Amino acid sequence: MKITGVELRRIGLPLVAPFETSFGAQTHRDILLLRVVTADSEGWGECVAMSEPVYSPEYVDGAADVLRRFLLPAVAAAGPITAPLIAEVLAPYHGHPMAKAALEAAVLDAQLKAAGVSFGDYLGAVKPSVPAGVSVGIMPSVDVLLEAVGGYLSEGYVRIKLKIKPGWDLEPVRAVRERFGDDLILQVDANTAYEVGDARHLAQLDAFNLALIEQPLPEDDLRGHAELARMMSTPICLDESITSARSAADAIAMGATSVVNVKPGRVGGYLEARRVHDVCAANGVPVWCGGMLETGIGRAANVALAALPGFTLPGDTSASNRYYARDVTTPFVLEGGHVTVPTGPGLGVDIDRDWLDEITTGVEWVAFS
Ligand code: OSB
Ligand code: MG
Repeated sequence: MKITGVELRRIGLPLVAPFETSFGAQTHRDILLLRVVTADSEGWGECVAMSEPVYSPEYVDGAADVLRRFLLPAVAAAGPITAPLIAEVLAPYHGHPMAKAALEAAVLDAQLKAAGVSFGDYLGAVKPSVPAGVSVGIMPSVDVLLEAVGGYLSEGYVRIKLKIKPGWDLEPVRAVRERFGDDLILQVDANTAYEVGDARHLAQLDAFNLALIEQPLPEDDLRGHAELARMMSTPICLDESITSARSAADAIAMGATSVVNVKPGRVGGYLEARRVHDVCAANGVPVWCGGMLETGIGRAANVALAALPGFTLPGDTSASNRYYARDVTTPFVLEGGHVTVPTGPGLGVDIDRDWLDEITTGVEWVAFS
């Protein structure tokens, strides 16, 4: 496939409500989209880097910079190309998995649209829809949290994930468990906010029958997670620590994780994400699809990935209106607690070009050849 050029488009979108995690609160998103153009097709990719490097080292201005300075020139120099070769061409440049993932996704979308194949069929999806969980931020009070969780449950979400941090952990978890009962699938995500010395405190979460605790300790503390796993009965699920299929294999071998959150942006693309899935499946480790507050562009690809056979737990694959009043694609909606896997060519969603233009804050065109 010969690429004519790539558009870097920045959009700004307000969130329907502030979203607070252990690393800070967000009220608005500044998102980088890529549009890969060929003679007979175009493809879209969403970069999940946030405005600031507070989840991982990447941030949206840095992603745009590394793309225009190194990644796009490397792909341009490679000549005609298809998605499976993108990671290899970009490998000399260390890091920047979110920038790389966005580029690979856009190339894949263009390629699949030209071939008339959906993301789901290409990746190996085995179901028409996927169960949807929702990630619930840190709230100003337990009462406000109970109200929010109640709202999501009445919408049909099948699993609740509570963001926790020191000072906001046992009390909100106990309150949600007591209010909504033992049948609720409940899990927590600390985004690295604890130390292994907090093990005895964290073990008190065992009383609440959680499906898992996500990334309690720092990203590079695999040994600490293995130690923590021996000190609490709640399964440990790594997010930030899993940066490749190899690191997933290592974490599993060390006993640092017994469930894995798969995020394509964090591992450098949907093809590596599928390899993480494969490694986990080979080890009998269940996986679920994480999220990064994606618009419909990234969400479409995530939902396709989440339909692979090893994704046996509900993911952070919520409906568009969880974050955005108006999405940039046909919105994903919740039907019986599930979202539908698109079946059209490529991502299989229509882009709302008028809305996209309205919320665009900048466009750059990088011509190839
Ligand atoms: O840790 O899973 C996370 C959002 C931004 C950065 C990190 C995380 C999250 C979420 C929300 O938990 C997932 C989503 O609903 O998209
Ligand atoms: Mg997480």
